[in-house]
Amino acid sequence: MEGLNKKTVKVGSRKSQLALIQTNSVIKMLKDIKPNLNFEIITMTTTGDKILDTALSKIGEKSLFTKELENALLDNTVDFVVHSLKDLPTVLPEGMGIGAVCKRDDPRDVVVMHQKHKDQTLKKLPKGSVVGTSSLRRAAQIRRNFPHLVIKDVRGNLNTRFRKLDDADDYDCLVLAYAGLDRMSWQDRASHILDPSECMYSVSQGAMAVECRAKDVETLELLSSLHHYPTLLQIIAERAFLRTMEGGCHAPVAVCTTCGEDKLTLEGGVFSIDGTEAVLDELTTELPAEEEPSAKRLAVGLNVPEPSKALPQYSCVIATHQPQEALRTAENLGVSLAKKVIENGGQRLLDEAKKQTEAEIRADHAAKQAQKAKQAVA
Ligand code: DPM
Repeated sequence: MEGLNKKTVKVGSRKSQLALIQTNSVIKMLKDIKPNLNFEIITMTTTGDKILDTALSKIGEKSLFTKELENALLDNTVDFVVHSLKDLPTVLPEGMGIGAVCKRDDPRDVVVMHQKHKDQTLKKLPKGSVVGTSSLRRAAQIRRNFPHLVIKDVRGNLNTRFRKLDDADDYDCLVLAYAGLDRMSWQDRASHILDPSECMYSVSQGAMAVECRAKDVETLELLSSLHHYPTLLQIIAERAFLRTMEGGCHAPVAVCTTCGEDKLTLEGGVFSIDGTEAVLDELTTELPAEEEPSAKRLAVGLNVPEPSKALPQYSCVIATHQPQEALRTAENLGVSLAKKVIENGGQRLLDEAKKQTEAEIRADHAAKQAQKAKQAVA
């Protein structure tokens, strides 16, 4: 009978294996804290899951993997959604917030070789070898640092990509996020991890986050115990950087962040699509000493059933139990670095990347139309 009084929290998820693994791992952490809660997973297919023939960077829409799930949040079909934080746009729809940022896994990229190159590295691969990636960021840095290699688009979820690598002769290797491989328990397929000096990672790579309604204090309170403070500082800075750069999936923007006891360092920049140019910079900020505890934090906080004022957000993250001054400092660091990069020539690279991507979208579109016309005639 006990089950009857148990509250059920509804959790939205994409259907991919990785999405479900991430969703289940967050649910497990919450169950450890609140054994009395029940969780029900409601799966959905998103636009990003349906479009498999086009590189992400060539699809105009920003919230490809998140929109359908956000609609489910808005109409109360679900209470929260677990995401790879790097797939969440830097600006969320009205009424949404990030209620938890979990401890970051390894944020770096990894090379997965075709069996025939088992013990190779990117550097040692023969000239003209084909690297599968649809990430502009990875492509630009590989072109820059390994100019003997050729880049080829690859889409689909991780399972699909591995199949494309293993079952055909189209690719010599893939470059992927190590965190995704790790969560799928495919570590043994990792050939070698790329150091940020060879390939800086994407904003928020390796961090899982939970999105919910920005005014749903009950869910926010539940989720707040998952926040990992050093990760919060890193990703607030990185998201502020990307937001100010207006990069999204459409420009080769990359970062590398280190968080010490009282210091936060953000390295980041933008590459030209062909990798020949880069504007990179780095900034460090002192983190303010711990504020006076609870009184101040709870004043903005979650002890009221429905906040009359919107809760403060830093790069869309709501973390009322964490030191607010430090979160603000992290956000400012990201904005300052972006301004520096933009002023030092980054704006031109961003504009050119955008122009090139738009031209490719038009060309793709025209090619598809021509194909259709041909089929109609035949
Ligand atoms: C975003 C990018 C990619 C994903 C662009 C980038 C990779 C696309 C590709 C924003 N989202 O990284 O420059 O390789 O063609 C994605 C992955 C993960 C989350 C897979 C991956 C892994 C888990 C994580 C797709 N989103 O990057 O290999 O990083 O937490």
